[in-house]
Amino acid sequence: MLHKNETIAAISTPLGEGGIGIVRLSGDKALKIADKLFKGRNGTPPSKLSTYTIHYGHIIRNKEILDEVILSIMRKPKSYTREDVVEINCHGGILPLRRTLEAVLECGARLAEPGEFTKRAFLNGRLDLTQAEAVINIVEAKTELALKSAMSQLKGAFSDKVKELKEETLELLTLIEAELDFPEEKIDATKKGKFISKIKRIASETERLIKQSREGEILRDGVLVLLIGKANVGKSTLLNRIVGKERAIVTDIPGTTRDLIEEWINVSGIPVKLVDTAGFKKIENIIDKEARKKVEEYLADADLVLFMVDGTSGLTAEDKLIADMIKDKKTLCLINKVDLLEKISKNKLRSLIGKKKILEISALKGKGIDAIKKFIRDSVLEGEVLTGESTIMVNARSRESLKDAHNGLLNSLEAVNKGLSEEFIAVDLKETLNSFKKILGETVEEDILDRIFEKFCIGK
Ligand SMILES: Nc1nc2c(ncn2[C@@H]2O[C@H](COP(=O)(O)OP(=O)(O)OP(=O)(O)O)[C@@H](O)[C@H]2O)c(=O)[nH]1
Ligand SMILES: [Mg+2]
Repeated sequence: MLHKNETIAAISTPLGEGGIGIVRLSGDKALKIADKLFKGRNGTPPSKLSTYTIHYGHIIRNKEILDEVILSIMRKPKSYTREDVVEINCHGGILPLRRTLEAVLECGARLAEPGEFTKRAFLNGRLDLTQAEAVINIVEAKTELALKSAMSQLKGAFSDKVKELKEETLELLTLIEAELDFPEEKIDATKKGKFISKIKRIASETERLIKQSREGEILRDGVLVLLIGKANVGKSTLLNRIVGKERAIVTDIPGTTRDLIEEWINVSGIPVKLVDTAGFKKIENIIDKEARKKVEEYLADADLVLFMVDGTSGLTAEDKLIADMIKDKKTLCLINKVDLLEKISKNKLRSLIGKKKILEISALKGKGIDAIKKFIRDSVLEGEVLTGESTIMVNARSRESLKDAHNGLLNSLEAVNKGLSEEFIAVDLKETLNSFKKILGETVEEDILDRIFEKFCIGK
């Protein structure tokens, strides 16, 4: 629960050694607290200084100088939280930051909860909920494209659209409710046509948002691509090739990789988590067994599988086992080591993997790498182009609400078509209206808010 009159404080920069670190305060007492601790060069207390100014000085507590600092003052309402905000730029070590924070807390601030600064920005009306969530997406963005999309969400691209749809739904609802005042009248054909075309328009816009949010999810969370195959086929060699460094140990001994090795790569702006796995071989001990279990776990979550076979030998029971396991997965089959003499039977491979696409590569020589990336890109986007601007990054919460809104529209359309009375149409449209409101955070329960802001780091 938020106590509006409390002043909160936290270290807003990552812990560790750095050039500078920032202790941030927000709330009614921020300036008064700064007065107690900050001694500037000309002695003016922070509460007498004007907004958007910075000042050199020292943090002094019980006559001891804790740090040499730069103080920034941002008075309400023109600050991140719309409250009085003071930022103390300390030297970036854990100790000066911690001591300054402790002094601030001793002088009357409370330690901020994760995301509480942003939560205040939301509660004070500076950001709506989708914009507040964009802040997390910006912090966590893994590629430039993801960042671009999150920035456009922060600027309000998504919420503007939702607001527009909300207004249109409201207008329609008002129109229908006006009709409700005259229950004896049946809806005439022209009115019916008008309702239908309006509902259809809102529905198709909503559908477009749902689609864009699916792309946003890809940009935000990335995709999991699992590299799988029997031992010694060259999986780790391929991982190293793609990430461009010796990330995994490569030897000619089967069973070199035991643990899963994960690396983020950027494929045309799509964040891809590429995971190298322990090669399948006869299970001989507990390590083999555990390794196999892990691969199976990851397989369940994988968006895409790269199934590698060795082009220089025949297919084995392990290949067959893997082929069975990945039957239902989106897969690219890689015949590796094509720089050597080919011994694999492609017919047998085809009968093992059915219609899945096959690509001949040499991980060692770097042949086929671009084609692998292209496959990843194409299968993730399914023909769509990601621009970052038109994709929207919403969380599961908003996407569910978008779907609810869409369902409400479809149901109301059905009601109109069936010639049901206005009341029925209105009920469904109210569902839609509420769903739009939920997305914007206009009707949102405290526990949902808490869950959203919990995901932030402290100090954000
Ligand atoms: N000629 C040739 N050799 C390769 C190629 N790719 C991998 N190798 C060799 O195959 C051997 C096994 O490579 P790894 O990358 O360790 O194979 P792996 O699939 O990760 O093996 P495990 O970790 O045991 O499952 C090494 O000696 C590599 O140099 C290739 O494209 N051509
Ligand atoms: Mg390996």
